[in-house]
Amino acid sequence: MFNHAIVRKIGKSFVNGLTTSDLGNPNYEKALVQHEAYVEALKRCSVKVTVLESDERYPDSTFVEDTAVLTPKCALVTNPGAESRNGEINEMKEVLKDFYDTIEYIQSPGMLDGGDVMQVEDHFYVGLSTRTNEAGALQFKDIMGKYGYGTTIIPLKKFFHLKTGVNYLGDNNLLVAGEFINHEAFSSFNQIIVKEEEEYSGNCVRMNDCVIVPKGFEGTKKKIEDLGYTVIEVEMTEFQKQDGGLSCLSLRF
Ligand code: CIR
Repeated sequence: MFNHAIVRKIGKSFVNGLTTSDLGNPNYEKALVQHEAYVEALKRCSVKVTVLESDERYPDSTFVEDTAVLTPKCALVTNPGAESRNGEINEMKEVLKDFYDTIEYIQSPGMLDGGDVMQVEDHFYVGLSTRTNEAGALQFKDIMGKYGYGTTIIPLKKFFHLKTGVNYLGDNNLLVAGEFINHEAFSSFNQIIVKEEEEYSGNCVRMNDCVIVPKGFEGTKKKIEDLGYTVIEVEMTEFQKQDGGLSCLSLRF
């Protein structure tokens, strides 16, 4: 059960953020509207939402998920692998002090982005990506081990972040896309396979009684509804242009 979410408003500099996509430049006004709808979707899932002010210094700072990993036992502040984003953790540390007594840190040369971390009950899966290195993943494993959490480290082949292509919906149901389809690390799960042409919808978020999904991916939506979940759709086009998935826009705890 999640009670709380943290998001950060987008700033005008959002359009200058990092991206590898060829989907064109995001529209700031449209992104603002989509972000507001995302916050409303979270609220519909019965969580209190803390909305941080935009920070023009950091174009990608709306993707708060990369700056921390939050568990019921501790908060962990990451060490984001992209230089232009690393400073985002400074303010997030302070924000988290309002919610957590125990805060852990990933230290250089370890690098880790929250988008590479997926929690399934008492176990974490950590992707090795261009943003998360082995030193960061091993530090994470050691830290979370102290709290009784296990960690499996998974090298990524193509996906940007681990959760770009795999997300846990609860009840042993795992949404998998691309290189994670039939991946041996996930063999014990009931795999919900995302079609290649709907790959972006591999990133959905289970929030209490609902699953929030990006709008426009009917195949994935239907598969999730068929499992009995209530689906909330949100427009994500402007965030997709900046390589951002649904989960990236919030920290949930
Ligand atoms: C970046 O390249 O860091 C941002 N443009 C996108 C971050 C997406 N975050 C995520 O998948 N957790």
